[in-house]
Amino acid sequence: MPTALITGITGQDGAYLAQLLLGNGYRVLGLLRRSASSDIIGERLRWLGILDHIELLDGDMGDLGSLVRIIEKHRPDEVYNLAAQSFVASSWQQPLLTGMVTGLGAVNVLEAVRLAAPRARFYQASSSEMFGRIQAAQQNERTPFYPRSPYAAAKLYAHWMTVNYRESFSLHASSGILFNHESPLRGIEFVTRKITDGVARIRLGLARELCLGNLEAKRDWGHARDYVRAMWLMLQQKAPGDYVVATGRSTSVGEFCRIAFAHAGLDHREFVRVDPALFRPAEVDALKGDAAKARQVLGWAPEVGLEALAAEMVEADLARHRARQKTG
Ligand code: NDP
Ligand code: GDR
Repeated sequence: MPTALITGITGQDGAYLAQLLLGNGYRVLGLLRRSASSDIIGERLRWLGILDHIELLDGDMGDLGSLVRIIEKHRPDEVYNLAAQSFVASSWQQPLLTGMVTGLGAVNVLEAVRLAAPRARFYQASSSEMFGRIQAAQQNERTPFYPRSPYAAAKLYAHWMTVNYRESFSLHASSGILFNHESPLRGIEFVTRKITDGVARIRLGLARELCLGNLEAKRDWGHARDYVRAMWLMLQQKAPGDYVVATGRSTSVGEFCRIAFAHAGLDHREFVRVDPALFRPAEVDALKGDAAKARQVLGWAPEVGLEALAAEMVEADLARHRARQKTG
């Protein structure tokens, strides 16, 4: 039975990846940072019904010793580094923490792998945010990077360190440059989930409006369940590499609002208010990925389209709020 270690297992992608790996017959270990709210921290894993099938291990991205001890003891075959301070907007408020967790934290994991399990296969969660002020209309593995936030700069450092460890120490280290991917398990601060939660509240009479920032920004949105499959496929390849994972369709925040509100029979123009305070100091205006390499080499293709994704998210948020209303 192969063993996988996931950092960031309590996040959106960690939960779906754990589910996929369990289904593929893996023993799944997850890094869990100590929290006073540990009772709610496994919420996504509980939602998927897999919390009891995972071994959670005490450690932190900033604590190299904890990472080395875990990897030395359990000798995982695959290590997925998903942990990060992943909210772009917060990265201007906490640039140093973002650099330490999202940037240096990845190097801590690389070092731990190099020291304790150099034959393990390593995955780094890189991001389309690294393209930032885009240098090509559609971005692929050869498009130059131009990070526009402390988060993106930290991810770029981690990305190049992954390439560097691959070239310097022959680690089987791959980097997935993933475009935005969403689901009912998306954190509520991210725009798609904020919108679908807002739709549900308005639909159920719990709110009257939804305040958003830049409605013109465009993103290439896919479903997280499709994207974690690409992560796993990367580590099944003989040779490590870098892959863009995207749908190739770019949609504005305003258009996502239209789709999500329409699913609940509402007209978004009646409810969405723009709050300039929610604009970012520097924006990534538009992203659109070219996943031809992932398609050709990994045989990967997304299965869920944007309308189905928005519908699934709205339905999940309606169900959540209805359940809360029932329990009082
Ligand atoms: P989430 O924000 O949902 O999850 C982040 C995870 O990192 C959580 O499990 C969190 O733990 C953990 N974490 C944060 N800080 C630490 C720390 N100091 N020590 C240990 N664990 C820590 O992110 P997603 O699941 O959406 O994304 C997964 C990865 O992919 C991230 O690296 C993200 O930057 C990257 N990415 C995401 C994309 C997307 O569209 N979702 C696109 C491209 C890249 P806790 O629960 O305790 O907070
Ligand atoms: P992003 O995702 O920054 O692309 O990073 P987010 O959903 O936060 O923003 C997408 C776009 O929507 C605009 N926007 C708003 N965003 C938020 N959060 N809240 C609002 O009210 C709002 N109004 C408009 C933003 O300005 C932006 O243009 C995500 C994260 O998962 C990263 O970790 C990951 O690396 C990238 O996707 C790829």
